Amino acid sequence: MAKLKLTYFDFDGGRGEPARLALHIGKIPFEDQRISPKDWPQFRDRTPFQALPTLEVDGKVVAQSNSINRYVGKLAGLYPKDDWQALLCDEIMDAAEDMGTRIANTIDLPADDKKTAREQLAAGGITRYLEQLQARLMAAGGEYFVEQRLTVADLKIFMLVRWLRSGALDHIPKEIVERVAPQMAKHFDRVATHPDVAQYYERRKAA
Ligand SMILES: N[C@@H](CCC(=O)N[C@@H](CS)C(=O)NCC(=O)O)C(=O)O
Repeated sequence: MAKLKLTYFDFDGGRGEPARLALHIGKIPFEDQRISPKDWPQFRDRTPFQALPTLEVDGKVVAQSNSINRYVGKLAGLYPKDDWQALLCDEIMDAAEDMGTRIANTIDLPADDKKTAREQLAAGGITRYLEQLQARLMAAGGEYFVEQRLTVADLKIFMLVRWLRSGALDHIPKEIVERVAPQMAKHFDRVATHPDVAQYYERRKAA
């Protein structure tokens, strides 16, 4: 088994968290390197694209969250072997990435611009993505996004929906998921109470 080190910021969320969860669920040993915001400026240039997450595999460092999710998903048995199901899994992860990036791009805007941009996003892009994601979920049987079982697609969506529901995003109503895509809210609860996911956060709380 390759020696793995996953590096991401020191909080339980964001682009690095699906891979942490997948490695935990698959009981794959890895070093969980967590970077504090104060250390980031010195660390940035040690990453390939000046961003996190990165995954070190036997000393070689790679970046890009969804590439990492696919790789660890395969190791953990949380990624489809079937090519068509893999494509569906990738589509969900990339849609989540698009949506998360559009929200993240508003974080550093001046207050008025942020309000306008986020209200437009809530009414437009976020609504559209949630509706389409919900349609994908229902087409797959309503419980999980692919193969009627937990995969890295569910973990990626789980983090995105948690962010939307957290109340941390001013001008994006935290009830937007329940209102626009209630089945996505149920999916969130399903993943949150999945025994392996629940156990991971129990352990994190206790740590
Ligand atoms: N496309 C990249 C984006 C990576 C990215 O923007 N990461 C953010 C954290 S979620 C980051 O490192 N931000 C710090 C910075 O840009 O200085 C991926 O999916 O991994």
